[in-house]
Amino acid sequence: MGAPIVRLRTNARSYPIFATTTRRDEPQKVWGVMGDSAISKLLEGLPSNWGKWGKDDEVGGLNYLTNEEVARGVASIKSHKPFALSIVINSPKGDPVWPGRSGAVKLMTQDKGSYLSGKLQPLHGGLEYADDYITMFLQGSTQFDALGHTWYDDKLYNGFDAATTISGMEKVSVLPLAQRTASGHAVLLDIPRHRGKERLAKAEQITLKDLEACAKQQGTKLQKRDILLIRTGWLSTFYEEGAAKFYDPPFVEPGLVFSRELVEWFHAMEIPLLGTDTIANEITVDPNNGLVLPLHSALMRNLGVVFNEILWLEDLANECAADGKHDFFYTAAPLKIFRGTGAPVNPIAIK
Ligand code: UVW
Repeated sequence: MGAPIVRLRTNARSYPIFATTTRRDEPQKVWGVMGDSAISKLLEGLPSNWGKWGKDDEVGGLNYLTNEEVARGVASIKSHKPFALSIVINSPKGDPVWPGRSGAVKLMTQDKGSYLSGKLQPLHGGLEYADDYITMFLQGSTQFDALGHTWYDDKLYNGFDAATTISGMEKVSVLPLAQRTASGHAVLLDIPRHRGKERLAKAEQITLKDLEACAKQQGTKLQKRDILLIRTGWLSTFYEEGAAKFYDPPFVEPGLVFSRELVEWFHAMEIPLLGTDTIANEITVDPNNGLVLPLHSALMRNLGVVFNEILWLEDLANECAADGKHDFFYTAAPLKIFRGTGAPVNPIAIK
């Protein structure tokens, strides 16, 4: 009998998301999905930052990014070369999104054709203009997740009630993150280069030991309060090999795998923000217990680590490999969306 296929239920449709997972291409058995309380059992005894910055705190790890941290980031700038870290929205190749979401739809409301057809007249003086609008998932591009974007046991980050998400997030929405902004000293860990390959495969795992080994090989010193960017190369599958290959069921992104040591490390290192070039910043299904996205709970919901997902890291990674310097200044602020679950962002890294 083959490995089980678990279906992800979302938006009234279901998607097969995994059958097997691999550690560096080696097939492993996947356990079945556990009950609803499985996540709290898994995370029992692990650290939490609830209350650390007061009962009203809605920005979590961004509290670590003090003015001193901004200065430390700025001090790491050497070549002054900037990199824009977002993907293109409404790309002709499509938008890579979590199964169940759809890509942006952008429509022109007026353009030169409107004037040629006589539908519009130039403004007094001769000015003409084009306009358009876009509809998209706020989670459907390079984005910050609001700290309340995911939850379990009916509680959001810092103990806010999950019922406050109903009809728009009253608490821990993306707005406080957008108002606070995120700037500091960042490091890139380039896992595929460390493994001598172009990109990670579907379901390929990254552990804390892998992060440490990669940093060592790169000559990168990981410091407290570093913004952590991890490259998998996975998004390039979408652009170079196409959507069919990217979503080829079961959908299992490669990425970080939950372990107690990993969560304790994030806590002790006071990591304010985790960014990756995957849709969900972690392996889709934990190969050790079958849970879906447990790090969203352990890191985002419990520690307040801000998630910056769907980053474009290829150009930055090439530059880091070329000059051997994997740290830089990172600065970002998502759009100020009232009650948003997340918001698009185009972070900038300056080397
Ligand atoms: C989900 O919330 C399911 O995914 P993401 O954090 O990638 O938006």
